[in-house]
Amino acid sequence: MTSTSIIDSALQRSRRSFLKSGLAGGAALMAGSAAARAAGDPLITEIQDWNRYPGDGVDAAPYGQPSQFEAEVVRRDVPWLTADPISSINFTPLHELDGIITPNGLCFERHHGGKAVIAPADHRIIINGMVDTPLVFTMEDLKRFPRENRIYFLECAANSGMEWRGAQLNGCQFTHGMVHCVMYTGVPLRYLLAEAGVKPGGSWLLAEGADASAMTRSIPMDKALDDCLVAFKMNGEALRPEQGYPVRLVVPGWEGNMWVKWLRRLEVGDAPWAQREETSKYTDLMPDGKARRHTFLMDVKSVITSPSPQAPVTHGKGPLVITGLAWSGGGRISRVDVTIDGGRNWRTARIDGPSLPKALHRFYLEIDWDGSEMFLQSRAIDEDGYVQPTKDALRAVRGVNSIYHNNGIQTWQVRTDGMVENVEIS
Ligand SMILES: Nc1nc2c(c(=O)[nH]1)N[C@H]1C(S)=C(S)[C@@H](COP(=O)(O)O)O[C@H]1N2
Ligand SMILES: [Mo]
Repeated sequence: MTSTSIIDSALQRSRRSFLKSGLAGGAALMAGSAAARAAGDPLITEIQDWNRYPGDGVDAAPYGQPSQFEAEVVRRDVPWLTADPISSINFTPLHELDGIITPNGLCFERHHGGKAVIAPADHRIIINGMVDTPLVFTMEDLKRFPRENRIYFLECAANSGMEWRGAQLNGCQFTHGMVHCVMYTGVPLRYLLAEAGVKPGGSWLLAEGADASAMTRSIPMDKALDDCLVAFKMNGEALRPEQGYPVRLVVPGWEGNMWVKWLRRLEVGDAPWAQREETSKYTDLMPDGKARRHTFLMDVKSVITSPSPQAPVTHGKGPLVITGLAWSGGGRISRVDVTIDGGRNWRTARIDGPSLPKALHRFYLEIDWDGSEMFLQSRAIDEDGYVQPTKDALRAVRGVNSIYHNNGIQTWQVRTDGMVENVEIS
């Protein structure tokens, strides 16, 4: 048998078993090249240095770092996007990650006045305004309230904002990397509000940061009492300074801007405040010249993270794993469809890992790539039945004056040589 026919028959076998068991026989698919290697690959037949000499001891890295071979897996920024790195963004390397949890050191950063450095002993949170008793909490006070652990995505409303008028940035890190998903440990905001006692008519909350931008946003009281957390841990350890150490607000499913970092003040009021970040910024300019305000919810969205421009197909035709992320501020993702031919035919992808409300979902579609050009797209549907729109459908309603809330379907062109590009098809 030639190696191609070995692969072909392996593919047929595995397709049959895939249908029967619902599992891909991943190992069998690669039988051809894997069998060739068994005939004499020096990396398996010869002892290597790392197999011969002992390595570093347990005292070498009191706080562990990723492997030296993962040095490319970093946040990146786009210098021309903003005038200054102090009020700017960097992006999560989504194309390198798997599962649903973003490692702490790779969560994108968005600061309006740089990263504040605050000693926890010097940090205070005040609750004032329409409350029975204004209160000032220390971090120690905060940790005496009952706490909860929840996994949520945070997406900046400006994620994909550079793509409104057409395909621009070449990589899902840049087009979709203003999202991360971690497990927060924190105190439900309603416990703190109950301690202070919200006065009748207290229907809005102002959250203010202790950083140089004093980030301030109005939040409806219903949301504050529902699922918001005052969080001090992410993925089990203290918040990273970039993410608001020692404490940030978690506003599940709503735009990242409201998740005030370095949280220092909560004021109860009876109307929204019309701060800068809810008037001149984070509003959506419609084609008729009017701006939509208070567009808090992050709508259903997805993206294929691999293959993608920074993660081309390097192994040629045959078995190919297509994977990506889907999320909705409205709740769980119920289905993700994937097309390889630009939307003519759709297949249901396999969601794997936890399916949690307002959290990232990981999906996979395993295909047998014939080596021809592909136009990859993913389309997510959430539990309320909302379907991720095409970019054209989005523009038909919103025009092209918007920056924020672009949840349109992304297209990647995979060329025959495996290189991938950000494109749009109509
Ligand atoms: N205090 C403060 N909170 C802030 C910001 C800020 O600049 N200062 N940026 C906001 C914006 S616009 C976003 S998208 C998120 C980003 O959170 P991250 O840096 O943890 O990714 O934080 C929000 N909270
Ligand atoms: Mo943001």
